[in-house]
Amino acid sequence: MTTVEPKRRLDVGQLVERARSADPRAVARLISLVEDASPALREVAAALAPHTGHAFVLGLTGSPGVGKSTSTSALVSEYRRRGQRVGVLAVDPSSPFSGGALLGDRVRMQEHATDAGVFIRSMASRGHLGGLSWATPQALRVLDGAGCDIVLVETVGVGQAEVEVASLADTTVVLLAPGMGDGIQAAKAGILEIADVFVVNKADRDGADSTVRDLKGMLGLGGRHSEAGAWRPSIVKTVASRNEGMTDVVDAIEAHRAWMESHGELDRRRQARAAAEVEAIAVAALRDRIGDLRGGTALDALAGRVAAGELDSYTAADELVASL
Ligand SMILES: Nc1nc2c(ncn2[C@@H]2O[C@H](COP(=O)(O)OP(=O)(O)OP(=O)(O)O)[C@@H](O)[C@H]2O)c(=O)[nH]1
Ligand SMILES: [Mg+2]
Repeated sequence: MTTVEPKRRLDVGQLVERARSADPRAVARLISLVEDASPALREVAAALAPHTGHAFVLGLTGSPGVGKSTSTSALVSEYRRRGQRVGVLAVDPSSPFSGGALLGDRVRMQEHATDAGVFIRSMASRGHLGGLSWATPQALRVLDGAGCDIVLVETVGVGQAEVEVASLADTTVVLLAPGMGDGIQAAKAGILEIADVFVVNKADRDGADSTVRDLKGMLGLGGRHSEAGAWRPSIVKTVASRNEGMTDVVDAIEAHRAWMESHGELDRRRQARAAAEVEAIAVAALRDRIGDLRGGTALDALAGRVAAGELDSYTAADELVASL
C-alpha cells in the first residue's frame, strides 16, 4: 500500500514517535489522518498498537445545553490537579465539519490551551460510514498512544450518539439538569441504561434535589442496574460553571473503575469494543470487495442466472461470498 501524500512523503513511524513524546502537532496530524480516512491509517494503527491500552476512556453525554462542555473543562482541571495527562475528544455526530457548534467549546477550553499535559481535539464524524463507531476509536488510539492517562469524549447528545458514546467508553457519565423535563427525557432516550455515573449539573438552580429523587426512583424500577451483582450508578450534584463538585465526580468515576476492575468488567467492555471495531473494519472491507465485483464478470454471470430463473438469489449470494 502507498503512504505517499501529496507533496511530501509521510513518515508514519516518525510521526508516531513524535506523538509519543507528546508533540501536540504530531497528535493533531495523526487525528487528521483518521478524520480524512487516509490510506496511511493502516500503517498508523500498526505503529500505535504496541503503545495503546493504557488510557481510561470517559464518555460524557446528555441533552444539548446541559453543561457537557463546561463539565469537560472542569473535569480536565480536576484530572490535571491529580497529575493525569488528559485528552479531550469533542465529537459532533450531526455535523460534517469540526467547526461550528464546537467553536464555543474551543473558547471554553482556552484555559487548557497552553497546558502541555492536555490534548484537545474536536472531530466531526458524519462524513464517516458508521459515524462515531468508525472514526472515534481510531482517534482514541492516537490519544492513548500519545500517553494520555484519561481521555474524555464529549458528544452532542442526540439519540443514537448517546448510546454510541457508551459503547466507546470505559465509564459513561450522563449529565442531567433540573427543570429540563429530564425525568421523561431520561426514560425515553434509554440513558438510564447506559449511565455508570449520573451528574445532576446546574445544582445552583431550583429543582436539583427533585431531579436526584426522580432518578433514584427510576433506578429502582428495574433495568440493567437492578440485576443482582450489578453496578449501582452513583448520582453526583455539580455546578460545573463554578467548578463545584468535580472532586466528587472523579471520585465516583474512580469507584466505578475499581468496581469494574474487580469484576472483570473493564476487560469485558474493552474486548467488546475491540470486537465491534474489528467487525466494522471487516464489514467495510467486505463491502468494498463486493463493490469491486459490481459490473464484474462474476456478479454479472450470477445475476444472469438469477434473472433467468436458473438459480435462486440466496445460492447466488453464497457463491459470490465464497468467491471473495
Ligand atoms: N447556572 C449554571 N449554568 C451552567 C452550569 N454549567 C454550565 N452552565 C451553562 O449552561 C450553558 C451550556 O453549557 P455547555 O457546557 O455549553 O453545555 P453542553 O451540554 O456542552 O451544550 P451542547 O454542546 O450544545 O450540547 C452555558 O451557558 C454554561 O455556562 C451550571 O452548573 N450552572
Ligand atoms: Mg458542548
